[in-house]
Amino acid sequence: MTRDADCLFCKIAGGDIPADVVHETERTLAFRDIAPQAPTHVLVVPREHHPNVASLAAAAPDTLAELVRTAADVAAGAGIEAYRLVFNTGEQAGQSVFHVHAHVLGGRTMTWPPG
Ligand code: D5M
Repeated sequence: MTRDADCLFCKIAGGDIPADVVHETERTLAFRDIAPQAPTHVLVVPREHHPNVASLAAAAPDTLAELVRTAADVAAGAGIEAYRLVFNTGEQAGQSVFHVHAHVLGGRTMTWPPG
């Protein structure tokens, strides 16, 4: 298992930092965002460290597919039919934690374009 000792989400995945976990699979973990932007705002991460979605797709496409399935299961579990799945990629796009994570956002009407 690839972990980065300095990575916040590796520490959450490893159980070293607590999180409000809502769903788990063999290769992914889903937990509530600490600063929710919607009634449902859950982050889905792979247990392994990959910095962004493109590097995850290149290194472990099966894990990316599992992550997307987990996101759909989280939405279904929350009773949400419509949800937004966001992978901020790069600092200018709003990425602040460089361990790939899907934001699952739902429970309210979304606007477009995002800010
Ligand atoms: O998203 C990073 C997200 O991670 C941001 O929405 C806040 C959230 N965050 C930061 N620390 C925690 C902890 N400890 N638990 C849960 N959620 C957390 P980004 O797309 O990288 O800006």
